[in-house]
Amino acid sequence: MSIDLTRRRFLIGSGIAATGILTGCDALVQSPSVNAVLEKGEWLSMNAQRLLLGNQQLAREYSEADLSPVFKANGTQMPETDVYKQLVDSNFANWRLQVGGMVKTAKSFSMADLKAMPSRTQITRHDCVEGWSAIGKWTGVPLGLVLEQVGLAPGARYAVFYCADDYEQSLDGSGLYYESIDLVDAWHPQTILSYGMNGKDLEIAHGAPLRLRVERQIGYKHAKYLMRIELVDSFKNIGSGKGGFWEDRGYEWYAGI
Ligand SMILES: Nc1nc2c(c(=O)[nH]1)N[C@H]1C(S)=C(S)[C@@H](COP(=O)(O)O)O[C@H]1N2
Ligand SMILES: [Mo]
Repeated sequence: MSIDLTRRRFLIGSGIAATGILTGCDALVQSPSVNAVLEKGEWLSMNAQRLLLGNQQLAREYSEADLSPVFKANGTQMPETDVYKQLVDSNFANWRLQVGGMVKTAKSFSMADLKAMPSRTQITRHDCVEGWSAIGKWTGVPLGLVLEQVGLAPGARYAVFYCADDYEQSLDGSGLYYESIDLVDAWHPQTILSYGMNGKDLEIAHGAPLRLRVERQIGYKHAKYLMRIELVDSFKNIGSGKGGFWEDRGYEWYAGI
């Protein structure tokens, strides 16, 4: 049963337990950002997981022996934007990660800056909504350490990740890939900005030079080709307002596994 607790279908199917959880957290229900999530019908799965399991529940980690011999690349595998092509031509020497928005001091980080910070390596299973999974080893800097360097301004609630790839020209005409997570996931110990995969520099197909790993959520949350992180109090004016490229196309914002 403890494994089933992490499963959406258990939580959805468990009306009595869910009611008990809901009455236990009126303060959360009154928060505007939580209301926005609640309206989308996802509040239960997100907060029930957190209340039942605690905020710092780790995704399962595996051993070297479990590594998948082939880790499929999915979505964009070579961004076609001019900005990205120029970065590839210079071997990412001019790449910088911009971190701004609702922060105390906006900063930009070179790859050397990020690699000089403490790193974390984790072997985890990536689950894509399309139905495939793969186990890989990821190395990077914990996102929380980067956010501590810029400092959060009061009211910041989400980190939004902007990518270099124009995955699809649709909706508002811009297919730029982006994603967002809340601050609980941002400071989760397994949430890292990853520059290494399976002991080597991250390959272009997997998001070079830097991608997000947010291990308790499904594949499309793991934004590749990171260019900029923005701290915001709401994502309703970004893209089509749903918090991510795939969310704008109908997928869930909190995509727990
Ligand atoms: N920038 C960007 N990030 C992205 C995607 C993408 O197309 N563009 N695809 C997502 C999806 S659906 C998955 S499953 C994973 C795939 O990561 P991989 O190519 O390393 O397997 O990246 C996610 N992050
Ligand atoms: Mo995916």
